[in-house]
Amino acid sequence: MNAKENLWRAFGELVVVWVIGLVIAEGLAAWMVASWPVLGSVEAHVTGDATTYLIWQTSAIFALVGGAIIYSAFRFRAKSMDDTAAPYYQRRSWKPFAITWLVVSIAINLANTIYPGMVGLEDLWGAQLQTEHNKNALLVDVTAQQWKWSFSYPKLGISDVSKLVVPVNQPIEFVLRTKDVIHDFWVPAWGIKKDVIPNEVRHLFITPTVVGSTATNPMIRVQCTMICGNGHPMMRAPVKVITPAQFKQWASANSL
Ligand SMILES: [Cu+2]
Repeated sequence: MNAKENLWRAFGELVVVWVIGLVIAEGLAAWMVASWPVLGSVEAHVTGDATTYLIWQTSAIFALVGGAIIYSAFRFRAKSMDDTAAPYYQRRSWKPFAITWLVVSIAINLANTIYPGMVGLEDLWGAQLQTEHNKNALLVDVTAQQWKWSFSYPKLGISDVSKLVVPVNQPIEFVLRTKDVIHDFWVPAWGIKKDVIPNEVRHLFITPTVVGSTATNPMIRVQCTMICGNGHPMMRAPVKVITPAQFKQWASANSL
């Protein structure tokens, strides 16, 4: 067998290693995606889908690169310390490979910029615009301070409650303010989050789609995600997503 044949044989073997790695990596990815924490809002489905797609893709690339490293380590290992001759046909560069690698990686990056990048952003912004222009959107004022959250519902006459209670499938406009430093409003189950900045009024639009509460699912909680001092990790607030009928009851019991 000449050197060039050896190279093609090694290439063929690498493909086999990749396919085996692909089955393992995508199997693990499927298991991970199946045990995803709850996707509890319209917006969380957009970010969740994007993450899922990128995990499928990077698992395949990881299997290829990782497979090539492991394969090379075994296949081209020197038998002894005296074995210094190159066993295979070696070159500094192999143009077809270099060009293919470059073109494929540029294509993957461009494709990712379009999907899930731009398509996902369009989905998110579309959902936000819809809520922004929805006259029935629920308005919730959120005030952050070291180290607690408080919530007010200006249209419902509810002010300064420490628990965030919202109806399911209701578009909500959160109006974010801080009394001191920068904080960040995040409910893990709802996917997206936003910084709360001193002297700014910021808006976050979310439509929760899953009924639940912090008591039964810790992913449904408000968590500050901007390091804001000693109490930062404990800067949480309980959340309750309930049915519209339950919410009506809660609102009338809590309004002033
Ligand atoms: Cu904070």
